[in-house]
Amino acid sequence: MPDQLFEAMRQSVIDGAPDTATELAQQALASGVDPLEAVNQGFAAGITFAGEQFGCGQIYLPDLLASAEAMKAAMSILEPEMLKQGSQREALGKVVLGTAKGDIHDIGKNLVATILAASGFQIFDLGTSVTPEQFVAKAKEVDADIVGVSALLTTTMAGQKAVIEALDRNGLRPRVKAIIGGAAVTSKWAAEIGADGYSRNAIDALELAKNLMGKGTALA
Ligand code: B1M
Repeated sequence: MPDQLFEAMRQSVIDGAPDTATELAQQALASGVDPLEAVNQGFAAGITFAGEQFGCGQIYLPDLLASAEAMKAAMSILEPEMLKQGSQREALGKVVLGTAKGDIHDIGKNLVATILAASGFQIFDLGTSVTPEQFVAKAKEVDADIVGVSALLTTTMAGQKAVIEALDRNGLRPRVKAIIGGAAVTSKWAAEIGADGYSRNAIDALELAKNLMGKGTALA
């Protein structure tokens, strides 16, 4: 049954069908499916496929936009469920999050925000196309422990470097840790720009953030 449900979720995103995606997300919650599994095995698989189709010219931007809308519709049902757990957890630290300047992709960044919040981190989400100055100002204002910058485009990865440089210029590091992620980002790039950490997905981002706060499960 979950396999069929996951396949239907994937297809609803490929079809760009927000109403179907909403219904399937509700059905998943009603039948006790872990919302994170619904995202990873169902909806995110659909958006990844749509991205591949777009990348090789099989579909056009309006189709990709429709897929993103369907993905967002599902997330709006699943995210509150994931967040419910966060308020009962020990406070782990403050994280300022955003997508790099010039980049409007936010589905993955929002998933990272939800998973960190659900685990007890306090999240200050600056949204998309965030300048280095905005990251620095928010980090100072809330006395952040971690600043996280997402980038999905090869052209906006330079924005991650600019944020790290701005944190350094303002004397915020090494106390404030800088982490990066996003489809185009690699550990090599993270090392090159002196980031304190990189993760491939939202689950790893949680482990990384916990480790940076000295509350992880990984061995030092
Ligand atoms: Co765009 N797009 N897009 N797009 N889009 C990509 C990234 C692309 C790879 C598609 C392709 O060509 N195959 C390509 C980039 C090529 C490149 O630079 N290498 C691309 C392009 C070219 C573009 C436009 C330029 C298209 C155009 O206008 N001609 C344009 C750019 C607009 C802009 O930003 N200025 C554009 C627009 C769009 C839409 C608006 C249609 C839509 C975004 C909707 C939205 O986000 N609100 C969109 C989408 C949906 C995609 C793809 C298909 C899917 C991205 C996504 O949501 N994935 C994407 C192809 C792909 O990645 N396969 C693509 C699902 C999400 C759960 O995964 O975002 O990777 P992801 O996040 C993961 C991890 O990366 C990680 O954890 C997340 C959860 O596990 N992670 C972090 C992310 N951030 C992290 C931060 C962390 C740690 C981990 O710490 C801080």
